[in-house]
Amino acid sequence: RRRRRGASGHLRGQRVKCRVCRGPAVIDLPRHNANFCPEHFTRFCRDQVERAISDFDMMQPEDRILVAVSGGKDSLAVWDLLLGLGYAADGLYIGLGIGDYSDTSGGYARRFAQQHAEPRGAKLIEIDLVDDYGYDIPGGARAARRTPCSACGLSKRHLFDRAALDGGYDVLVTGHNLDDEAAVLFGNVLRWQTDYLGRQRPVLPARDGFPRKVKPLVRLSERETAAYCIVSGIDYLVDECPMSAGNKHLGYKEALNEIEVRSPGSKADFYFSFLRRAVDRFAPEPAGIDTEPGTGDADRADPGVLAPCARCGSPTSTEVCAFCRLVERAGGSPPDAPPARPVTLGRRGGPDPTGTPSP
Ligand code: Q46
Ligand code: ZN
Ligand code: ZN
Repeated sequence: RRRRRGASGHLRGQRVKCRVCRGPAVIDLPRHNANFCPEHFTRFCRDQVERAISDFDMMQPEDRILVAVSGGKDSLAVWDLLLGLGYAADGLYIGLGIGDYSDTSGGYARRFAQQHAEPRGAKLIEIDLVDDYGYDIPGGARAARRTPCSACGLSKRHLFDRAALDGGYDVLVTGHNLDDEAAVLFGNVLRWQTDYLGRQRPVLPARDGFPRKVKPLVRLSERETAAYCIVSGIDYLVDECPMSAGNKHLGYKEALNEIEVRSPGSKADFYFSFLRRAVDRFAPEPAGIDTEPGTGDADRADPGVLAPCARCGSPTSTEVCAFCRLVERAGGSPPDAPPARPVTLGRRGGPDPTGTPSP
């Protein structure tokens, strides 16, 4: 018999016991056939993240970590969980210039940093597209004739990569959760995008000019990261980005949620069985091409030989990289063009035979 659930998954009207301590449960996880009290749910989330890190060899205890922070539940949850596990993890927030949404999301990121990160010795780094580069996402998208999500994804990838390398970080962490990964997989399977399928892994090793990228939340669902924030007292931005309305990614999530309700565990099975049994069957595409959550879009650089961009030094297959071209078309300018130099980051650097897109 299905139990009634509150919006955040908290149980209502029924006395349900925590699987571990038999105390009152606040969340039920049909996929795990378990209910948890706040304390043991927090421990469950931490265990899932630890397991993802160790199963996929994501990072080492001594690594310096940079977390891509948006002010939403996933990025704040992963930052908090990594700090709780003792990692040295700083955050990076990028102001995208998307009206009120950006002002509000920046506020959530800063408040988290002050209340939860700085007391644990971590800091929030900030980049503002308008102040630092002279353009915003809506304007940049119009000027470059890209969709907003395409201009946004390109900007974020470039700036996160760059900040990780310039800051000497070993790993760039993103808050992609199980729902994100399953939805991207679903979209790629629907169109049999074999090049993307071959790269959809939770770890993208470092290689010349690109940092190591990992997704420690792949074992947690969206509902679980939201619940984690609530029980941990983390205030996050609930609103979706106004540019995300109607994108395919959200439709795939809804379709998978329907299936999950009827058959709990389907989403995790779909994604993890793919990683175990299918991903190796699809040939990887060359480095430097990523997709972003919510975009269904890829910055399809020519997969030729990568050389430093003539403007910013980032690896590109064209003379001037896609980011610098976007900035130029949008009428902006980079702060100070750094010297052109390819960079290798992390112990595990070198060519990546099994690259992974960010979803
Ligand atoms: S922030 Fe940027 Fe997303 Fe907004 S414009 Fe699209 S990609 S939806 S994750
Ligand atoms: Zn308990
Ligand atoms: Zn460039």
